[in-house]
Amino acid sequence: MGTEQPGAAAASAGEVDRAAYLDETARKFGISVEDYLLPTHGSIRILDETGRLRDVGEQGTAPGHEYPMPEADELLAAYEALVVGRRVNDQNSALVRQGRMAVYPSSHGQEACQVAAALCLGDNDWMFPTYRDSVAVMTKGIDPVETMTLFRGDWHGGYDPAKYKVGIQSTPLTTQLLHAVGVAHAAKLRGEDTVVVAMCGDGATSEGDFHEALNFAAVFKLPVVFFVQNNQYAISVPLAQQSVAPSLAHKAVGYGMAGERVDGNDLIALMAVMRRAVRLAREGHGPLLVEAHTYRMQAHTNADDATRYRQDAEVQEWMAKDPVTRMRTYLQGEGVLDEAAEARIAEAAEAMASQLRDGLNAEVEPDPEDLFRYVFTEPTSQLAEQQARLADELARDAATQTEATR
Ligand SMILES: Cc1ncc(C[n+]2csc(CCOP(=O)(O)OP(=O)(O)O)c2C)c(N)n1
Repeated sequence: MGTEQPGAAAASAGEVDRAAYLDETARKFGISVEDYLLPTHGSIRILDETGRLRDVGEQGTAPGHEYPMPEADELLAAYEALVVGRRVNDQNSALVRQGRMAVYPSSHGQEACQVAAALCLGDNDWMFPTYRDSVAVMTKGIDPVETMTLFRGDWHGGYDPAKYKVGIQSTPLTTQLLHAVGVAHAAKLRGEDTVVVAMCGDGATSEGDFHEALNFAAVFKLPVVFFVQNNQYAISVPLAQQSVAPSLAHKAVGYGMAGERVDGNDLIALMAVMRRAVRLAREGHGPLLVEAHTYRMQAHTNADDATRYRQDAEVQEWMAKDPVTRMRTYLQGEGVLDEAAEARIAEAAEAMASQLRDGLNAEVEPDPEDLFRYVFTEPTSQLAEQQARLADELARDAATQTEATR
């Protein structure tokens, strides 16, 4: 006993704690640790591809993993967000073609994921989105034109993250996951009951920051739900060439957190799974990872040609699983969505599209020197030099133009 290293005692104490933590969580649900970490039934699906509600036995839910069905009024509100989200995607893609926006990574086909991510959050919760998650940001209630500011190429992100509790849409893959984990850590230290939803794509799960974020969140038991939208492609790289893990949800298990899979085109299943994950995280059982199976229906961005790396037959196959059609069929069948409601929702979608058109058609005159203004409190000598050079060029340009108009 006297020969034991001090470090060894500490490590084994830590191990006992970790096992006890997982055991306690699994016991709470009356299942084994393995079943808690990875429900064995695969991807959860509550609504089938024709919009029919599946029997509980068919849904893919496992004992101990109960997913309460949202109420009819919540589903109708979510359907409205889905229809508006689809309109936003198509309007923004058109605005790019008209030269009103520099770039738009469309989430056409992924709107159910976008809506569920936004609607599962409470007022004190945070969301950390990627470049593809504009619809989720708008569904959180952020002004659509402010949301698109980043994509028209302005110097700032458009909205105040602290005000809305929504991080700026991140272009560098997975940096936002580390920010998300940091916010969750701070909230936990302050004793707040904040939950953080941290979003990324399938390709992003290969990034080092993804693994660091998961490990840190698991070790510190942080209230984070990692939400991976597996849309099958990372630009031109299909999932099969990205990862040979049995699923992306399995990656969570390696860090000692539960990993769930859900049909990413089934809004009802997504709402049920995300709400449960957020509730568990709030109750101290986090972090968790949710992998949603969906499909990027359009090119990566307007700068990409998806026909160069994927077959049209595959796109058609996913067209048949469209989240909007499925939900519409279900709600109509339930008598929740009548013609009047459909007309009201279509009007709301058009109003959103026209707000985007008006906002993005307005000319903005960015000051090129803003590029340098907000980077450092004390600019580096190189930046100061570049700024002076730009100011000189702009002044000479203005002088030439004045000369030309004389
Ligand atoms: C750190 C970093 N590396 C590379 C890129 C270039 N890049 C932009 S999007 C992308 C693919 C990401 O795919 P995925 O995570 O599946 O998300 P999706 O675009 O499909 O939503 C890559 C490699 C980047 N933005 N950031």
